[in-house]
Formats: sequence, C-alpha cells, structure tokens
Amino acid sequence: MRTQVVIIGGGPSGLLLAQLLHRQGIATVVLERRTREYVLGRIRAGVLERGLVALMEQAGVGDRMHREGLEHDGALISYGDQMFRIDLKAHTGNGVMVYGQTELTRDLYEAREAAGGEMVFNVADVEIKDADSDRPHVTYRVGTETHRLDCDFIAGCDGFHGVSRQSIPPDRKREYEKTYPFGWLGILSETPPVSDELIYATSTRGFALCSMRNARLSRYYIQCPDSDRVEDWSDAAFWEELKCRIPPAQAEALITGPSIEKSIAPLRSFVCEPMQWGRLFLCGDAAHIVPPTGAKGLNTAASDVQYLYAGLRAFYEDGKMGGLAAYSAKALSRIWKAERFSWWFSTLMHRHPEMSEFDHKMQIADLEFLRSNAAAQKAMAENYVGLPY
Ligand code: FAS
Ligand code: PHB
Repeated sequence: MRTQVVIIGGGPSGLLLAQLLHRQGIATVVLERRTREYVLGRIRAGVLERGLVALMEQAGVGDRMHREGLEHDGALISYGDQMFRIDLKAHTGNGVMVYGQTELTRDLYEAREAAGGEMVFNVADVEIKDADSDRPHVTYRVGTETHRLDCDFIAGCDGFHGVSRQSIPPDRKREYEKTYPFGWLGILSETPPVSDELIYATSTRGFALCSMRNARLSRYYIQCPDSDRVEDWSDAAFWEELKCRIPPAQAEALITGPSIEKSIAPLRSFVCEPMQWGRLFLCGDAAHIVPPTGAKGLNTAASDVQYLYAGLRAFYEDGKMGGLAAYSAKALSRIWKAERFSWWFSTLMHRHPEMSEFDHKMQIADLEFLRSNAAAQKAMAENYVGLPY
C-alpha cells in the first residue's frame, strides 16, 4: 500500500498534522499503538496558546473550542499568603484558551472520521525503513498480519516513548536532558474551580496549581516527590495538602469532591537534535519534553506541526524541499525558548530538599521582582501566551 505521508502516533500532534494535510488534499495514514478510547482517556494539557487556537481554526475544528473553551486574560501567582495577577492581555494583547487536550484530541478524531481519513489502531512492531532515502516505508503489525506502507515522508508524532526518535542512528542525533526530583500529582474533580483564573502557587511545602476544564470540572496539581505512587495519596490527603499550599482565602473557598482521575506525571526537560533524519521528521513529544509548569508541551507540539505542515505543503505544491530542509532548525529555535521558560518557571515555583536556604532566598527575591516589576511581568506574559511562530 502507498500514501504520501505516514504519521506515526494518533495523539494531538499526529491528528492535527493529518487534518491540516487533508485540507490540502495530501494523503496520510495515521498509525496509533493504542485504541481511540485509550488516547482520549489520558488527561494532560489544559492551556492553549493563541497559535494553537489559530491552527485549530485553520484545521476547521475550532467551533467547539470557541463554544466551550474559556478565554483567560490573566493568571495568578501566589507565594505564602501573597497573590498577584499577571495581566496577560494588558502586556501582550493576547490571553490563552483553557480547553483540555482531551477535548482537542476528540475534536480532531471526529474530524478525521468525518473526512474518512485512514487511521489504524492497535498497531504493533512499527518499523521505519529507508528513511534516509527518497523511497522510505513503514512496516507494522495488526494482530498476526504484517503490513507495509510506502510513502514520500514519515512524521514521527509518537511521543517520548515512541519508535521514531529511536530510529535515528545514535551518531546522527544529540539528546539533551534534565530531570527534576519531583513530579506532579494531578486530580480531576467534578467541582467548581476555586478561582476564575489559574493559580500557580508555591509555599514552603511545595508547588500547587489550581486549573480547570470548565465551570463544573476542576483540575488541581500538587508537587510530590518523584518516588511517590498515586496509590500513596487518598483524595482526602490530596485536598488537605492542596489547602496548605494555596492562599488562605482560596483554601477556605475550595470545594472538594471525589477524584474522577488521579495520576502522577514525572517532570523532565528533553530535546533531541536534529528533529529530522532523511525523510523522517520528529514532531511534538517525540522530539522534546518540558515540565508542564509553563503549559508548553502541547503548545510546542503545535508549532512543530505548523512548520512541518508548511514544509510538506510547499513540497507538494511546487516540489521544493526548502521548507522541509529548514524544519528542524526552525522548530528547535522556538522549542529551546519554550524549554528555557518552562525550566525557569519550574525552578521558580518548586521547592525540594536539595535546595539550599540561599536558593529559597533567590526564589523569594525572584517572586518579589516579578510581583513588582512591569517589565518582568511583560516578559513572563509574552512567554506564557506563546512566542510568535
Ligand atoms: P502524545 O504522547 O500525546 O501522543 C503520541 C501518540 O503516539 C500516543 O497516542 C501513543 O499511543 C502513540 N504511539 C507511541 N508509540 C507508538 C508506536 N510505536 N506506534 C504507533 N503509535 C505510537 N502538557 C501541557 O502543556 N500541560 C500539562 O499539564 C501536561 N501534562 C502531561 C502529563 C503527562 C503524563 C504527559 C505524558 C504529558 C503531559 N503534557 C502536558 C504534555 C502533553 O500534553 C504533550 O505535550 C502532548 O501530549 C504532545 O502530543 P504528541 O506529540 O501528540 O504526543
Ligand atoms: C492543566 O490544566 O492541566 C494545566 C494548566 C496549566 C499548566 C499545566 C497544566 O501550566
């Protein structure tokens, strides 16, 4: 069987790329290791930059996002009993859209199905062959049957644990990594959010985040040791710890309830360079990971998709490889800025045992400076709403 672009991975990166290419008449096949239900069961990102909102509109799947998403013009930062607001709109002219990755992925699945786009679920043993030639192909197994897909290009959208990055020879890539000695324990609860805007909180007990999905669905996180397991945390223990980390007024107002999802996400910074090998292009978590503090994971996947889509479209329109040749450098330039912002915001807001008293003093001084300085707040706001593509 042959197609123009094989997309490995049916998460947001793969689905958004497939949808954009489809609207240009470019044929794709999406290969997904799991089931549709499993992919939609993962609770992940919650904040969309303006660039991703525009891409969803361009892909023709922005209607429900605009109906059900929440436009936020600011975000709150608290430390101890202090809390201040970053006025994103005043500083940048833009806000962010609060709309869960789960819903965004659902919208993309529904568009793919409506378009009759080819998606193969439960694939196994995906192998990338001859990526460094002009006749690449992919083999994969479904059940007991092995299939071959010949193509022009391969988009590796298969996340951090996928096969694509591993298919680049070790001597053709360089990987950069920083791990953090803590994770995020997250809860989804059918309770009204404690605040109209997100609260990024830090205290001597560690980081917490008060987020949401809509007026009836809240998403909360607390920093936890990287050795913790989700079964170590009862709902009651989670709520009590969260209350200790947010300002008293919000702790008092917090409406708790049973968790409908509870999970721990590890924190890591990671980048693979380059993001291309021959006709294989890495996109999203397959190429880079950020700690979720700055809400950049899904949003850097989106800018990768935009750059790769533009390069592929130029190739199929006029046969030029220039856009594809420039893809990796262009994507990495924006990714490293997002890595820096995510590392900076994570270092500012998390506490851990290896930190010295001096480190804590630096955190407080940084927070005081951010609270009191318009230029510092503008810099934060520019990064948070999303740097230009
Ligand atoms: P994804 O990992 O979402 O999708 C990759 C897909 O490829 C998966 O469906 C997988 O099943 C499939 N796949 C893997 N190997 C394959 C193979 N060999 N063959 C076929 N298919 C294969 N970002 C934020 O901004 N905020 C957050 O709060 C946040 N929380 C997160 C929590 C967790 C636990 C994780 C892992 C990530 C979180 N992220 C968050 C980042 C997340 O949102 C990613 O940036 C986003 O999912 C990236 O999308 P994709 O690149 O499509 O990768
Ligand atoms: C979320 O709502 O899941 C969320 C929001 C902002 C972040 C991280 C996660 O920075």
